[in-house]
Amino acid sequence: MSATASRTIEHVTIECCQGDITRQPDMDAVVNAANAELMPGGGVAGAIHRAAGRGLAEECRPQAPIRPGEAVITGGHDLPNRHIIHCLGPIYGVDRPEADLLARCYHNALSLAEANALTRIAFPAISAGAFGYPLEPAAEVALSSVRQFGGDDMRTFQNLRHIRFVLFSAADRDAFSAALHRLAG
Ligand code: AR6
Repeated sequence: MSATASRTIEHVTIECCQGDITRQPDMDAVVNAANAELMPGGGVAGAIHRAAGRGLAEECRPQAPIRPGEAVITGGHDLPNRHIIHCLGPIYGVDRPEADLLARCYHNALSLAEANALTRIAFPAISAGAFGYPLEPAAEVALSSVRQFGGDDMRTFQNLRHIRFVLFSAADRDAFSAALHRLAG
């Protein structure tokens, strides 16, 4: 079992671990790396819809389509989490400026979590699979977006206390951990 990296900045713990986003029972919400139609697909979206059951697609349908950078929230259905937050990341090299659009995904997901008084949220590496975003810059954007959202003393985090990045491979986990260490020292 590989190591999990964890840092606490003020009152917020940020963690990078290897695992499956559909198996995070201690989180209030998990984030879906969605498609614009909010329908099942490959990767994270496929795994989340499979685990959540058909009720998820029913709840998603009226909220679609969404645009790159946007996020919407639904119930967790058959997942062990109360909520799923669906983000549409940028397709690398197509949706520009990609770093801004990716940062907006994280910002909008965190805003929705705060608005719903969630304390624990888990993210996958949005855009880093089928959408082709290179992993290291994707990790940099992900971690710096969390830090920027927090602002001075992380005071924007009124409810969230635990933010977990769940990476599929050990190599991806290590890239996110390195970005976390650069951010938090
Ligand atoms: N748990 C954690 N991480 C995962 C899992 C999982 N179960 N499955 C894949 N990953 P992707 P995107 C990793 O392609 O790039 C879909 O088909 C994966 O290794 O899921 O935003 C949708 O329908 C990669 O590092 O999301 C969209 O059309 C990361 O999660 C499109 O792909 C994201 O990979 C979205 O593409």
